[in-house]
Amino acid sequence: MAEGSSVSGGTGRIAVTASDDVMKVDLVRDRLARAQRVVVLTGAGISAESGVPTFRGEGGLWRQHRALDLATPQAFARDPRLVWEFYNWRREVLGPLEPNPGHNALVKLEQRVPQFTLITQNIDGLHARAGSRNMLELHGNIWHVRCLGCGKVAEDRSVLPLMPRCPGCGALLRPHVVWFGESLDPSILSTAFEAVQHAEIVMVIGTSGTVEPAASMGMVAKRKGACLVEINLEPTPFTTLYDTSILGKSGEILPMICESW
Ligand code: BV8
Ligand code: ZN
Repeated sequence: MAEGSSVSGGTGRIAVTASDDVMKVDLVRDRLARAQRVVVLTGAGISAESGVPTFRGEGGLWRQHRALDLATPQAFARDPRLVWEFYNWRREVLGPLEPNPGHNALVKLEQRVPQFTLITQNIDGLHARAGSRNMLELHGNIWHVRCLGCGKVAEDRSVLPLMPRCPGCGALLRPHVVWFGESLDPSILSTAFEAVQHAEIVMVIGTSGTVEPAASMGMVAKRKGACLVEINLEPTPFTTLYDTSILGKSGEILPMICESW
């Protein structure tokens, strides 16, 4: 967070911040305390402090491949072995990682707000590990696999064999995630848009706002009169459109907003 006066992060840690950021944190906390319907949309940035490489940060590369180029049905059709190596590498990286104070603060927020919906673009499963309940995983979950033969979906947290096969029908399994160019689950998508259209406050946290249809959700809410709050390490194309934008680490800012109620 920007230099300036310092405030306790609510957990004894000192987060140094500019006075206007402190005012923004107080403002957001007060708004949340009075809100009935809150939606939070998260992206890869909320997991960064858990050690998860973001998509567009320097960690977004694997063996010089861009994640964007491997997370497609075309890449899987062309070279399923390479794509499984990529996902197994990510599973091995993710396996030991824990939710961070940002994930945990959202669990507390969910316990306090009458109608709370968490919408995440992330597939790392860390929100669920932290204890979030009313959650929509727009892009699926890296710990789930789907059979290309019988369509069966299963959770599998083991380190998968390079080309895992369905125990039921023997067909090849794929990660049960939404690749670029694939449609999102219609029921998950409609539930997400329903939530944002009825929210009083929408908080958009740790996302560059480049992936559709998630990127449009904030503006859909704004058109319906919601108060929009952004928490991000750096400005995004939507920053000027938010009612409040707090620059900094979500793992520091969210506890300041959510834990001192
Ligand atoms: C769809 C699962 C209808 C896989 C993901 C051409 C052809 C086909 C489609 C398109 C096309 N052109 C556009 C599209 C639409 C496409 C799209 O949006 N493309 C983009 C790249 C332009 N979307 C789709 O294809 C979607 N489907 O539209 O269906 C359709 C169907 C056919 C044809 C047309 C339309 C499906 C999108 C889902 C893709 N799958 N994940 C996997 O992960 O392996 S999305 C993937 O990207 C991740 O889930 C991740 O969430 C997301 C990346 O976005 P961010 O989360 O924002 O991450 P990023 O790194 O970018 O930013 C992190 C931010 O955090 C940064 O701003 C950083 O500053 C900040 N940060 C860092 N640290 C911190 C922090 N903030 C706070 N605290 C910190 N500590
Ligand atoms: Zn099968």
